[in-house]
Amino acid sequence: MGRIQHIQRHVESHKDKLGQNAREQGSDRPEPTSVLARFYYALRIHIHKKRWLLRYSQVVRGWWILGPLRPYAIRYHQQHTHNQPLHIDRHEIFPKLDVNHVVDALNQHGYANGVQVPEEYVEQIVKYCASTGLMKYWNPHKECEAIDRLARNAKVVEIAKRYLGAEPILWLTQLRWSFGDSNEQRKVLPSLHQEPLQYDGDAFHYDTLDFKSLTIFVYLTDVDPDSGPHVVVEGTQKKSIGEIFRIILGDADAQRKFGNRIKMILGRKGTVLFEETSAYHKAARCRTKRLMLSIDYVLQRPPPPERPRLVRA
Ligand SMILES: O=C(O)CCC(=O)C(=O)O
Repeated sequence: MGRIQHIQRHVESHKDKLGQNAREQGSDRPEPTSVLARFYYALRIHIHKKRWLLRYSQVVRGWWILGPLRPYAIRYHQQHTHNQPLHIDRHEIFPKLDVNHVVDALNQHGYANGVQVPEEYVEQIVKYCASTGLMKYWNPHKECEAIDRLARNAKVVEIAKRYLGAEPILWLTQLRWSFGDSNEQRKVLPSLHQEPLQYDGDAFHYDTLDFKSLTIFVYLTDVDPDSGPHVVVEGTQKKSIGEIFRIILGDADAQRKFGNRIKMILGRKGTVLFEETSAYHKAARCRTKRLMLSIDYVLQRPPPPERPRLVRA
């Protein structure tokens, strides 16, 4: 029996499991209409539109999350936060994935790559995108079985657990198209709840998901230098105070400061990248479109309130 059929045969039973998963880790919060969710996203959009306010709040958060208190906060949460274990999927998706190697590379370099998601999983996710037709998806693992399985894969969760030093919280999954051609972008641009970009163009930046976090990026289209590859600056996951104030870093500055530590990740569809996104990173400018999945795990931060579904214009 082909693996696609094998996956399809499990869809029905999996729907029950998805319901069970949704009840884990606080993701059983009310659907989008809650007052808290509306307030949260309205505030986000307001802050994102006022660039000075966005940058100011990013620096304050950067200082709090990545500043001198970070090692103490990590240790505190590793010892005192008791997250509920994720519901694990034990299918062998990554036979070649070496957990120790990835954890060591994350600690040392802030990223690790070199494994592939099997083709049938890529096909199932791309099919899900084709059937829904959006540009951006928020928590697609709640609807797409292949994404849910990746996010709960035993080896992946083990990496997250070992890297974070605690049971990981599955914080957010996202699927995103990037386009070189704005006409093409307009065809699938969601009209509702659109936020202005957090970062300008293709500048390097760092994120502050949590005191310690792990993001898994998966390319779902082949990525060459023209299709907006992900670029990460090796070993920048720990920040000096000066770097915390430099949320945005232009190419020339990054080149001057980090030189050959700037790594462009190229690869066929299915390529996986593990990254601590407190390291400087960016999506390079693209000329051809790219579809990418991201899965975020965090140490202690509660998942954001559920967001209204993005719809087509
Ligand atoms: O799309 C990419 O390659 C970069 C994504 C990114 O910058 C982010 O998730 O903060």
